[in-house]
Amino acid sequence: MKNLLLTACAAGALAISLSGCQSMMGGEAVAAPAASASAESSQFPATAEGARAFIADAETRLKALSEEASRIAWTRATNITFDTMWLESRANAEYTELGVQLANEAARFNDVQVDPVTRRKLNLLRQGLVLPAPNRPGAADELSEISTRLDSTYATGRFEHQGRQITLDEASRMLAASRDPSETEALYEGWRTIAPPMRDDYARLVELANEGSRELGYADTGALWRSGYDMTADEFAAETERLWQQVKPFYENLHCYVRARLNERYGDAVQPATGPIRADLLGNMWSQQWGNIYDVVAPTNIPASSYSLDNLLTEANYDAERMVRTGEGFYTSLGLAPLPQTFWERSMITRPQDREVVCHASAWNLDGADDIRIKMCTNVNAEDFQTVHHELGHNYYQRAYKNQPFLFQNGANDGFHEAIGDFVALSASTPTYLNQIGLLDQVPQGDAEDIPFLLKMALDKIAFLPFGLMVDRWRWDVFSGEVSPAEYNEAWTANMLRYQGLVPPGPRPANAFDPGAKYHVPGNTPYTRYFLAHIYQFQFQRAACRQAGWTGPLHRCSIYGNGEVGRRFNAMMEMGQSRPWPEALEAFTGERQTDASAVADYFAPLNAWLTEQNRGKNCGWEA
Ligand code: X8Z
Ligand code: ZN
Repeated sequence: MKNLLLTACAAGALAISLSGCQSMMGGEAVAAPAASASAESSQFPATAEGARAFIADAETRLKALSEEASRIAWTRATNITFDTMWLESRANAEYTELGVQLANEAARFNDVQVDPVTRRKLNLLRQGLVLPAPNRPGAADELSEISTRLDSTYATGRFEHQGRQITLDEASRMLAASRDPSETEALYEGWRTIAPPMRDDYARLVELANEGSRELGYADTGALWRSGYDMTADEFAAETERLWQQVKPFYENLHCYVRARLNERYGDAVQPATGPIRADLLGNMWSQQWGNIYDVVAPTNIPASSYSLDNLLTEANYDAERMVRTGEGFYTSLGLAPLPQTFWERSMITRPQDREVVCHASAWNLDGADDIRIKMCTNVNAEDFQTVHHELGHNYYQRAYKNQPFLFQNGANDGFHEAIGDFVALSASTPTYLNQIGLLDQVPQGDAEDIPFLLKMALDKIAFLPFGLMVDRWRWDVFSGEVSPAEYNEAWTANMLRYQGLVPPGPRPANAFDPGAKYHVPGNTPYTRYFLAHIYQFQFQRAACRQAGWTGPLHRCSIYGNGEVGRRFNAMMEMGQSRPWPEALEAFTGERQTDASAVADYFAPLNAWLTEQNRGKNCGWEA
């Protein structure tokens, strides 16, 4: 998401924060402080009562401005033109200016004894901006223009392939289906040609946001981003490392197995049997989810999977709207209210042919109440079946917390926001559920489908983990100055190797800016949230299935139709950001810690199977 205004993937609320793939009001909040902060501050005395009045006033102003900024952001994201970009940058700059002004003013109450709710809101005001602008004339405008331009450059990117200009969605479909390494290489390299023009803009954005972050008392913008988790920035960095060490053995096991199968398929010249995997062979433009190459790595020593969701959807003649209606059906089966009529009137669920849009999927709440929508260029396939549930999760969360005060209208943390829909999709992916909704004729009996099913899931969920970590490890280093603009690309490639064990298909050109070819970098959406979500969703699943009295293997559990689980789930969502996230986690799961043992539980049978397949192999990729 962008910031405050805009966007990202779930937009939501207006919150100052806005975050990421939720947009609401702003995502990126680029905030720039207003020159008049000190004059205005005198309006609210530095007392407990003054603090409360300040917060009430701030919430009113932010709410009004965020609704306006969100509507403008929606207009730009669904119709990119010179004018809509102009409007968005201006609205974003204004929102950012207000956000920065309020963040600075909030500091006046640092030493005042205030009630806990007011203290939490004062803290959230300070942390809410994704990209704070420096407090000097023109800075918010410059930052905002750059950020809109980066996002629009990405969204309108095209490159020539076989004599035609193609978009990212076309290229992604071709990459998912192609088993020809010269074609996958061309697609991988072709998409990355859109990024070099973004590099200087990105470097300037880093400078400006860092200056703004320092004015708010943070070491740099990375430290600001790491401070949104009810612990210190350093504690949070250590926490991500702890979790990564917990899941890394699973990833190494999967990497080892997949590498061997790719080597069998393509031979040593394309994919050697040792060392890193060639990134373009994995069926996804960023090699972040590998489910599209299931057919290449499917087990040969056990019966094949009895179905492919891609085929089931096509055979049943699903279209984009039916995908979304099906997703809604899962949520309503939990006792949650149907989507409002305006959702269907105002959402964008396929790519319009007559204009440029931001295709990267996102979920929005435009008014902090019931004007919820999604924006997707939906394809009828298994990947987007998952994405539809993901986006609706953002919308259901947004609606659940709409009665919270403005500053609490957000996820318990941004990882929760990303985990809600993925958790629901874990049930919606089971053969039992696909059978219940008439997509799959027969539920495979016994354990026949367990390994094929879990392998498909692991190709998406386990493969994602190092990617979910490496994007922000790169950005944290960029914001801290550890990585300079001249080193941007080599540092990115080094992270691919270090965390994912991947290499690009060939040498990268001297002007390459590969991070710019991943939406969340030009879109300025923090990414660690997805790493967290890939752990939380399994914690949610384990807790929900326990509540449902399920005693079988975790991966076969579906909570479809379970109103009691739905009630407890919604109770967590209604809390929004009003309490520290461990309390929200506890409300639903009884646990207060992020814990990857749920990932281990879910994938246990597969991990044992992979270990067996990898026996005698030299796993890992370090030279
Ligand atoms: O950006 C998204 C969502 C919107 S918040 C479609 N995701 C990440 C990505 O695509 O890189 C979901 C999974 C990870
Ligand atoms: Zn999302």
